[in-house]
Amino acid sequence: MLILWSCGPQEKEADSEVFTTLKDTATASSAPLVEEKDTTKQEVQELELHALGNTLEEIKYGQDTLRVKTGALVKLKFVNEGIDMPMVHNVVFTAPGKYKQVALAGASIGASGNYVPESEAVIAASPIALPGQTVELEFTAPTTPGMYDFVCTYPGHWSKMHGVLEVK
Ligand SMILES: [Cu+2]
Repeated sequence: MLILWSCGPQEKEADSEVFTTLKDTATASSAPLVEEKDTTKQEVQELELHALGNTLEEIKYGQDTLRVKTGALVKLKFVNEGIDMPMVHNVVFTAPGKYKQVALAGASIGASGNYVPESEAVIAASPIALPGQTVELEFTAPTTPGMYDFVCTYPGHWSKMHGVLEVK
């Protein structure tokens, strides 16, 4: 049948053009579909963490362990329950065992850099939360399971304010 319809080289060319157009359309419409699938597959985990205490002796995080699934989109709400001005906090997620190193480097960075150092050991960092303030942070959890850390990098807080991010 097809042989009968397309005899000249001109028609053949036209046929291949149509074919190309169809192919392009198929590729174009299937590509975003794949991306959408990936996005919906990513699990969203909403967490809330509080900073407690109103003196340097009292300060601590409300939880010492946060648990997330590998690769999940983590939406963290960080609530600073402190009242007085020195109660300035953040939460910085770090590679396993790196919280002290990151906090000490962050303290020397100062307020202009949010007390967060440029370091491969930093996974994600919240903005600074002033007393009474709530800040939010979104990040993708590590894809490698493990016991990661989180720490407040405001100067002098790391020893009282740190915890474990369990990824599994
Ligand atoms: Cu702090």
